[in-house]
Amino acid sequence: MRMKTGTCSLPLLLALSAASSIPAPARADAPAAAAAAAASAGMVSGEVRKVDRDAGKLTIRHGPLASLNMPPMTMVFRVRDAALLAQLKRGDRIRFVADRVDGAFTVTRLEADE
Ligand SMILES: [Cu+2]
Repeated sequence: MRMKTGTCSLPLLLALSAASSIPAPARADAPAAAAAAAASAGMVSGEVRKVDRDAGKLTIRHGPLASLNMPPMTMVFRVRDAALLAQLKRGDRIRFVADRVDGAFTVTRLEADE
């Protein structure tokens, strides 16, 4: 127990002293940078296999989707905003966010992967 307390409190003290030594401007930017990183971390890479504008559906070969507990696969998603499909074509590389909406796997955000 003594060991555990010692190893836990020392890093905490170091972290606190490091934080207080950061100049004010850098500290003010940190939350925004962290939020941006978190947002892009939720995006998953994929490749468009089929675009079905009439049905508002998109077939994507996607990488691991941790949020939905899915391994890489090719599958059909609903698309929440059909306007997202307008620019897409088979073979496009994309980054997207998928969620379960009314029980259906649905793309809620999508952008081109440059
Ligand atoms: Cu899947």
